[in-house]
Amino acid sequence: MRLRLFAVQAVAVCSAALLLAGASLAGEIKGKVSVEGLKSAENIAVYVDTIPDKKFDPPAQHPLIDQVKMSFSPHVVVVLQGTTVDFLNSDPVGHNVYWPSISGNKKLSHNLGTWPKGEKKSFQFSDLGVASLLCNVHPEMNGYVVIVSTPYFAVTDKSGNYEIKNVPPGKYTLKTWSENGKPTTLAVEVTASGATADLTVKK
Ligand SMILES: [Cu+2]
Repeated sequence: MRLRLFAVQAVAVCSAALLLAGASLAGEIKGKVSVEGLKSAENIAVYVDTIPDKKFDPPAQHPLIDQVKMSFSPHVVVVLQGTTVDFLNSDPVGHNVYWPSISGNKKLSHNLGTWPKGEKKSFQFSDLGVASLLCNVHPEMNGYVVIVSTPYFAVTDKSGNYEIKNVPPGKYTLKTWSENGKPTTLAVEVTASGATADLTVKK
């Protein structure tokens, strides 16, 4: 009798602990982006828009954009506002990095200069928006830095799939940005088990 009571208590304590753990567990937002009128569903930024009264510290680790085989790699990089990005040149020719504006604001244009293979330069992106990266030595090169206000973002793979990890439960606005498509917005509710959100990006 005593043993059984102990067992019941133990189960109750364990259940309570699991419930508590569940409440603080972060979920995933995942899904698939379909496109209408665009060649590919790859390289579409999917991110949680500004959360009222929430500020996030930029990561200590710098994302890297490589200039390799005459292209910016990755082609699209999403960062939290305030993040410092490292730009590396891996090609045996000199490459330049500049952006003529951030989301059309020419006051935020910047030229990092031109540098040889193996060298890196860094820049801290403090303004929200999209920087269109260009190289003034090779006009065919381009890439993008998408600066957002939360650390909850992803970029779609070749099939349009994406996965945003470690999102606390709550109601959010999910947005997309793509090179040639219109931005899209979707309300999502994340529970402890996450959320699935499929989106369509139109030209
Ligand atoms: Cu170049």
